[in-house]
Amino acid sequence: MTEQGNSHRATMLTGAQALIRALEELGVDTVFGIPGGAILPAYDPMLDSKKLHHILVRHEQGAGHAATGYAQATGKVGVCIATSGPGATNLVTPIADAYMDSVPMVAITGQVASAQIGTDGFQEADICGITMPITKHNFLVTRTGDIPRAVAEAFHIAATGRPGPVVVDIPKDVLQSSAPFHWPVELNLPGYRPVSKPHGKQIREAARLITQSKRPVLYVGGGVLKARATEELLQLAELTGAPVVTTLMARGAFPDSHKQHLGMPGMHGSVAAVTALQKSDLIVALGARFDDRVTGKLSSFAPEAKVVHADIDPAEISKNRIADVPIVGDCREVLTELAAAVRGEQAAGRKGDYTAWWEALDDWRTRYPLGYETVPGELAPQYVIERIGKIAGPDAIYTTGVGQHQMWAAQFISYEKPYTFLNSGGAGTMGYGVPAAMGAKAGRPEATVWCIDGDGCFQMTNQELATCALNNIPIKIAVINNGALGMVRQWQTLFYNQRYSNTDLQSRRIPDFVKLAEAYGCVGLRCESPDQVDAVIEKAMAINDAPVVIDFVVHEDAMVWPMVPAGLSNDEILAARGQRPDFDEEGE
Ligand SMILES: Cc1ncc(C[n+]2csc(CCOP(=O)(O)OP(=O)(O)O)c2C)c(N)n1
Repeated sequence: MTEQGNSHRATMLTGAQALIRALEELGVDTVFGIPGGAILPAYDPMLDSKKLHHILVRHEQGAGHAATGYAQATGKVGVCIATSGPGATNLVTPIADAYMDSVPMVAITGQVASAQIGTDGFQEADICGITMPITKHNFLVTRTGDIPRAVAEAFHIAATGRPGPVVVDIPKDVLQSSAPFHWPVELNLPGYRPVSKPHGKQIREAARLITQSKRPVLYVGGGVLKARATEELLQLAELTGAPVVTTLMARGAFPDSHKQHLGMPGMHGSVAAVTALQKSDLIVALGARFDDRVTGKLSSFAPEAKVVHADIDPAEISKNRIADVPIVGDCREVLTELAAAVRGEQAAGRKGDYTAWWEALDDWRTRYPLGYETVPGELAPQYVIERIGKIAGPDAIYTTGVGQHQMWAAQFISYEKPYTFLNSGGAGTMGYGVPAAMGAKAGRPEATVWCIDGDGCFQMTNQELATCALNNIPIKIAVINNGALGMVRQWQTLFYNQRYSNTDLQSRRIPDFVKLAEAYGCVGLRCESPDQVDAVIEKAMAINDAPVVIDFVVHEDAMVWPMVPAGLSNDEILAARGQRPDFDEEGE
């Protein structure tokens, strides 16, 4: 980008006007936020903007997760805005969340006036200091004339390379003073040059290993979605015939219905996916980070596997598991070049033979399919979630909170398309679901957006129902009401001798979710038995002029299976309670 005009001819704008203009120039259409003293100057020109639509949330955490949901659903940078001090610190959780899940987000915060910085001024918080370890980058803008460049750089950093959150903190006086406005701006980011093109030698080596291996697995992480590389993934998978597993952050990156898909790996992954990784001789990790929830006890993870690890972030490679073939690059370019190299190997007569591997994989998936128990007359939470997935279908977008319902939504909804499953994977942030659904719906108004939430999570951020009702954001929320902090209770059942310390929410009616929904201007529905499930979901599907909340009163003892207990080897996977898969039987 080059600088145009000069300071004599450039328009003089206040910092606040420059901020709004810069956001407009960057194509931002939606921002989520709450005003306050320090950011107030920016809210004034916002009123005149024809391009920016500001959605007034009820809590800054809602603004942050909404920006994340918007970004994950649209692929664009999500934007949230808050005032100094508590406004900014309320954004800390969503910033940490976006950092862990590599979501492109720009958080704009007002700061106390320059002269007050460091004096413990009213509503002062050092948000740059606080967010240093949870942002990709952050700026304290000290000169009005720097605002356009800082904003442009923030967007560039957030969206390129490994995406992530960037904070732009602007003192009140910097927003109020005037300076010439130049656009476009020249980015000044020495040292920031994300490598996107993979090294040819590594690609060839990876292709050679793929064709030589007998038990390969394509281990697909969220990076494939971030790189918008799902088409390329499909091509490589079909070209090689290798099995695919998709992590919690990559659900939807490869169609669940595809015969090469083994499902989700990890703590609550399918037996076939977990065991495939565990017994493989080659793991091709694509935009994945060998998270502890996937590897289980790291020292015993996939002991016989060589590892090809492709990631845009060099810091990820060999962080947890040593890579035999490290590939730094954008997953889309990696997958394209890898497919070309595999084609070359195949043309030279070298083709992997995975017949015996597929026999074992098919055996595991036939013997240990995902399933759940039902108690006569009681509503199984898995059934509710499964039916929502079936009725709303693969074009809907699903968000979740964190807990059992999140895992069931990952397991029992069939994801066929990318960007349809949004959740808080890395941070595991309760309260993510409702505001993320709001952001997703604001970004993709034509899509049906369901939030599958827990009754615990829902009580953390449901104030955004007001925002949704007032801003015509008709999301649908299924509260999986088991009267407990279910996932924690599950651990107490299994590992703390059924001593339920502080996980009982004590009432399924306080609050009454139907009345709560109505109080917020939404439609409230309740469902307590299996035979009402389809009708109530269909009723919710037919309502498009208001948000809908369904209180699904479900069985409290349902548990998430399979499970690899924390800290144990993936070899210790339990298909169901007390049920260790018997791998010795294979082939019999
Ligand atoms: C902000 C936050 N606090 C605490 C936790 C720990 N935690 C993980 S799951 C969970 C229970 C969630 O309960 P609920 O929303 O009812 O979902 P369920 O597991 O019952 O489906 C808790 C407390 C967390 N992940 N995030």
